[in-house]
Amino acid sequence: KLRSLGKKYPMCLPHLPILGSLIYLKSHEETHIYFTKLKEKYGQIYAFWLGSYYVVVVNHFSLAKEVLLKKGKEFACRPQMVTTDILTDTGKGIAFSKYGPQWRTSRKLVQSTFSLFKDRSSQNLEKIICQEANSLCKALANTQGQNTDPALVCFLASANVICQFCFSSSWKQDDEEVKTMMNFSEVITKTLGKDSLVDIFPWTQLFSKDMALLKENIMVRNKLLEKKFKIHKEKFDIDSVNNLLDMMLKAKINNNGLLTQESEITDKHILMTVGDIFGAGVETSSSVIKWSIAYMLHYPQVQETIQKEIDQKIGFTRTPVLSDRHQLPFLEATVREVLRIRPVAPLLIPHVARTDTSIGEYTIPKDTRIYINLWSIHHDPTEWDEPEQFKPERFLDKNKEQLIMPTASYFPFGGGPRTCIGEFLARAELFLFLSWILQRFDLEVADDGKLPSLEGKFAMVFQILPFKLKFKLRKAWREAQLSA
Ligand code: HEM
Ligand code: PLO
Repeated sequence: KLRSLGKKYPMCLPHLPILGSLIYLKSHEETHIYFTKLKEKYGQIYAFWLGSYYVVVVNHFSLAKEVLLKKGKEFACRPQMVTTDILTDTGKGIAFSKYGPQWRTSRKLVQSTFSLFKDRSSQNLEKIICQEANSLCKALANTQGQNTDPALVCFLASANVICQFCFSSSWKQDDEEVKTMMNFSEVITKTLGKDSLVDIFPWTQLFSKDMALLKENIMVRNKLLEKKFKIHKEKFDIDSVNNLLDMMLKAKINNNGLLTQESEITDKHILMTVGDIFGAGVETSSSVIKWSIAYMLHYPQVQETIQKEIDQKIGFTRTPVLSDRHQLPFLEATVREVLRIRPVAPLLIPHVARTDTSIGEYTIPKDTRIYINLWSIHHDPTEWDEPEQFKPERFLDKNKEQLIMPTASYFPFGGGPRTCIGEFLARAELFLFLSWILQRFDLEVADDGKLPSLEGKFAMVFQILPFKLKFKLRKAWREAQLSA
């Protein structure tokens, strides 16, 4: 327990022996929304006990910036949890791995792979995304304006971009493997997303049905990754490094003689790093595309404004490319607004203090878990005008031509040493997929007249519930195709 001689700690929720504050945290609301409400009673920063773990919740952007940026290194560790240990073979990979040489090496190798895809003109990310945008649009045209759930096509498009990045390969739409992936991904995200008792009281996993299901699905995922790994390993040529797997295999061969055991790269480490990039690459981008589509159904005038912008700046004789981004500020503003109002990671990924330190005037002991409440930061009424309203214009100047940042209370990708590694890729995908779709299609409400629910459900990423809509080929696009 905490010693308090002359020290100031954040206000703490009531807590009992063994259970900690557990019974005071029960709520039917989403955790990030409940944490935002608790702010009224406990302030911008408060604490509670999760069993024997001491947790501090940070609800204000200036304190959050201190954690992520100013003292980034001091807060750059991750908690060790039963569920993520199962996912990552005890903390291998990047996202759930503790601060240290393993994490640093994996992160660096992913970053080097990104530079690989920037430099090479034949296989750069833009070309890969445009190829997938093309397949995506073809699949949407095949729905012939009928009621369609966008989940599968969005999943496939994001999966193929990341599969090119990891293995230089891709899947066809009707491949059974894609459905298998969608299935295990759904179970894994749902189970990890439950604030599971197992992480507080590890012994309960002996009786937990969820844990059995989680293990089973992670096994299916690992089998699929191992299969890809094996096929690729046979083709591997150290003189021709083309993707993340090549990059990691090469590092394994070149470095392992020099490294200490602590930072050795094993096949397991490679597999878990690829697994993280794969999981992050698929779940995040496809989720944001679905949210964007849903918001455009709710706000048809936003859709119309983006389409006008596309028609004027790009027209119908060519498809959008990345360098069009500054020409389509309203689309960029819309993406920013979607990432504000429905952040992918409303509590980021938990951080852990590596030393005794402080946040603002408060003492933070080593090993404290920090939850950054991005939801509260993105919905703070003192920083945002009508935060519950969807208003892309808030990111534009008066003339609606220049992008602006109305407040610093916004960081959808986090920041500092643990910042998102895929931001560039994600932004490129969101811009290209959405601009390609809106150039060709009008998004229309399904026949039953039901708009998608905007409530959402937390499952590792903040997901939209399944919905349907109609993709209607635009008249202007059709006419342009005929006359071409
Ligand atoms: C971590 C957001 C897409 C890979 C994170 C974090 C956030 C985030 C908030 C946690 C930062 C923290 O804990 O402080 C997003 C959003 C995305 C997106 C909003 C899409 C719109 C991607 C993509 C990839 C990716 C496409 C992969 C290529 C990762 C990884 C981490 C991470 C590996 C863990 C970093 C670490 O712990 O060192 N992301 N992400 N993300 N993201 Fe993303
Ligand atoms: C998604 C399901 C996969 O089967 C495993 C996986 C790996 C990395 C995770 C990802 C899941 C969910 C989204 C995460 C990502 C790492 C970074 C990303 C948590 C669980 C975000 C948004 O922070």
